[in-house]
Amino acid sequence: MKLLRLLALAALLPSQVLHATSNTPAPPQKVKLQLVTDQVLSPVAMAVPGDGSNRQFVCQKEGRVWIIRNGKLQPQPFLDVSAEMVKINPGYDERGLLGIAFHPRFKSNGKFYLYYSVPSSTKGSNHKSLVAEYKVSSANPDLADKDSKRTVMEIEQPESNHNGGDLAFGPDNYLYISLGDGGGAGDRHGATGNGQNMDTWLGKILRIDVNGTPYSVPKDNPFVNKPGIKPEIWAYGLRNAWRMSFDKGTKRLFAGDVGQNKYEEVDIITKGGNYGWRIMEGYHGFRESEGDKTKLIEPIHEYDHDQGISITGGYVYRGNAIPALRGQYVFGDYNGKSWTLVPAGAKWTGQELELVGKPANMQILSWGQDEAGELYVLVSIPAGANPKGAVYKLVKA
Ligand SMILES: [Ca+2]
Repeated sequence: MKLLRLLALAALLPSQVLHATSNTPAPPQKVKLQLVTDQVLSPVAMAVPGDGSNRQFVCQKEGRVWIIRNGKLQPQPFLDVSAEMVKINPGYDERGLLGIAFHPRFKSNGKFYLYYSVPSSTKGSNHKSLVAEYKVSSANPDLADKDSKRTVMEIEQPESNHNGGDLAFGPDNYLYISLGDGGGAGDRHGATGNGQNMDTWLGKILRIDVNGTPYSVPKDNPFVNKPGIKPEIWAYGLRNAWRMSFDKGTKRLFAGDVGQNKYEEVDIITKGGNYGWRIMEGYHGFRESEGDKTKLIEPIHEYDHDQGISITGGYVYRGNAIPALRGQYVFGDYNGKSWTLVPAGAKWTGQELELVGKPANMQILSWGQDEAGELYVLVSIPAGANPKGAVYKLVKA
């Protein structure tokens, strides 16, 4: 056997040998996790106000916004919207307070935006996704003014799952909103599913101007004045872009789109782009006969369910603490694994990222970035009836 294998190796052309060598996975990069707090249950989103206050605002899925100031969790929540929300199941629930973003002029106007799940009385709806504007209290910068609430958008949700829920202001000062396909499985709502149905906000990334009443549609959105198409749509064919972020360097929008049963993917979101769902799942056909594959934008990366179960999109690292990580897209999976991507043509190259000091069984819910560009990972640590949530800062190993 040994001899046969040697002979087989000898028969390989030098180029094939080289190819085999370059396919050998690189050893994982390492970063260390530095605990910031383990007192926020289900931390699913983090945002910074851009006012130089060195504060990070963390959404607890159950309905509270918490402040981390100079690395310390503040004892009082910034805002509590739990009383307005649907009742969140203590076990698994994809509904809740899922997103936060600060107005680009927050420092002068005090406005910020939340995405959360509220009850709906509409027939066929499980709940509504609400995008609401609030203002900070004029008396206390660490408190929101609850009475300042203004409804920006309401989106009916046919099922409890696949709600997207991330909010981010782009370099153009418009608000981007990620919305899942409406849930269930296989994008089962309507004749073509929601991802490819342009008459619904579901399965999309939207782009709106929050300075309208209640908002306005930017004139350069890709589908403005197209009959039967919702003009708020920026990109479509997404199954559940749970977390997305703008790269502080290139200004590109990255999204982690959660897959069905086989493939998780990372997309760079461009104006008017069709990201394939439910025609494709990652690079693979799902209902391939339903569309023209050549018109779809492929992910820059996918991994299968041997590696993970549900992607948690992250950030391109633009900080200073970990020089080796600069320019790499850092992301993870609900199963606790994490990776980075570096540009390599249409398909980026993935490498495992080892999080030194991570608790066993940790689930990666989200990632965060502070004003200096340093990264955080937001996790849940299951422990029977007493699960914990934690926020860790990524530091040099
Ligand atoms: Ca896709």
